[in-house]
Amino acid sequence: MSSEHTTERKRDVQADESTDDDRRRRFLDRRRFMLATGTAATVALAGCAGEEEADDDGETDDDDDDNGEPEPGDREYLEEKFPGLLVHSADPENAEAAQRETYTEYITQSEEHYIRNHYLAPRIEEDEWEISLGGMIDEEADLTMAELREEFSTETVTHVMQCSGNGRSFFDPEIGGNPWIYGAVGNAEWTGAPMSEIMEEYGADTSDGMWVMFAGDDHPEGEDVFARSIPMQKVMEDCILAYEMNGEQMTAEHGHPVRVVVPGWYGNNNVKWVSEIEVMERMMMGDDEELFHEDYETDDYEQYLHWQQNSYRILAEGQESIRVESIDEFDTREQMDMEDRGEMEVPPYIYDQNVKSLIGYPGIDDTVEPREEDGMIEVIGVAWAGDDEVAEVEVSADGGETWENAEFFGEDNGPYAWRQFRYMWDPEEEGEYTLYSRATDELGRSQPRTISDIEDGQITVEDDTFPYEMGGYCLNTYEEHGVDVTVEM
Ligand SMILES: Nc1nc2c(c(=O)[nH]1)N[C@H]1C(S)=C(S)[C@@H](COP(=O)(O)O)O[C@H]1N2
Ligand SMILES: [Mo]
Repeated sequence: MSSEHTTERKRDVQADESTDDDRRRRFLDRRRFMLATGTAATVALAGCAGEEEADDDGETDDDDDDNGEPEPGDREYLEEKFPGLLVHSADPENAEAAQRETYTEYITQSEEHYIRNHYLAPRIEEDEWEISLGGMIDEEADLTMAELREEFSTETVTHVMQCSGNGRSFFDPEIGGNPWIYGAVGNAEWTGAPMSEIMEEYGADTSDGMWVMFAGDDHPEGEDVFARSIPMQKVMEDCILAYEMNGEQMTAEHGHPVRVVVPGWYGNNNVKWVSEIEVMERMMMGDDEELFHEDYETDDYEQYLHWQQNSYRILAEGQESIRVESIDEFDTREQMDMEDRGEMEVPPYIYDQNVKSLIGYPGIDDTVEPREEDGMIEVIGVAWAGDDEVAEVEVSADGGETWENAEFFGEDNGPYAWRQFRYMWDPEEEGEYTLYSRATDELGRSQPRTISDIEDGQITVEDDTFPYEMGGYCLNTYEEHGVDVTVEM
């Protein structure tokens, strides 16, 4: 199935005259250039290694081990394994798509799919892996990978994974954390066992209003456990425990041997290296002793809460996270609107994704020539809206003064996957242009123009601006994501 898709995708992309070989060569050239500058930076660092923090064994992060082979945690290891990524840090692994070209294609290959880890990815033997299932179910269980693969059906979902911090580098004043530009997003096929079958098999209480906690196994001693509470409605509707990405075994970096995929929702919900699943009657709050397995000490609860209750909330300046037991609206933008209207007392939780689009071709600062036959330039990109449909995409070539509709092409696998769009652009003269794309979701919500001032204390989208969000989360403006191009005739 996916090789058929590949051929179709290539044919579509080729329509702009250049051959696949040309495109590939340009990609590699730019990649080599980046690697070269990356290497230069590493050399410069090594030159003043005394200023860098050394590990226990006296090695810096980017050093190779004794026999000179790059290993996990080294920049070289990550760059070799994922040649389409721009690495922000190698330990833990944080890297985003390096080229706009990633956003011309339907499926994002594993080598170009961003990685976001809070701790170095654990290396796990599938044979030894068990997921403990507990909480409000008839039968507690330890689920092996063999059981997961053999005793439940196999489902594949194409899902736009996007880090909620994607675009953070555009906020001014600057926000700490990974300085994601545009590339912390990818559209991959994830295959695994449906959570609904697992919940039914073990007799979980699956009524609406229940919650399921997923915890990952990557935390070093004493660090917060990466855990998320996902509403039961969503778990029963479409979540899977995935063990394959794009038809292959998942890499360690993307969650091998198993992660939960929460279709259409921001990346932070898609817990990797899942080791515990707990059915609960509310979100993790801090006093849930009876819901956890007996080997959790009370002191450890704090460690499970951080990423659910303290972090991954939408906050205006001066606001703080306030914990609640439950909410019943999971669309992130709708929660923002509700808070603004006074219908929600606490800052929003980051779940379903906001509508967004990216132009993949032409790329940033490209010089392009119109086609000989008709003087057109084919603008190609992708658009998505979480678990809602994308209704339309418009393109502007004059800095947002006028807009024209783009057309969708390629596969349509429902809202969780992105749609490719194409706009035939007729630049009348040579010169420099800025191209914007603006998507609108099925509820009529469009990408806003730019980011509001921090002092505005804005809570939701207003006057065509996205609030200055204190963590740099959920940005979906079009101005910051435009591309400057030069047209030569
Ligand atoms: N256990 C665990 N799961 C995790 C994370 C993590 O650090 N630990 N990072 C999350 C975040 S913030 C994102 S954006 C996605 C990234 O998934 P990817 O690296 O496969 O793109 O994984 C999520 N799942
Ligand atoms: Mo993320």
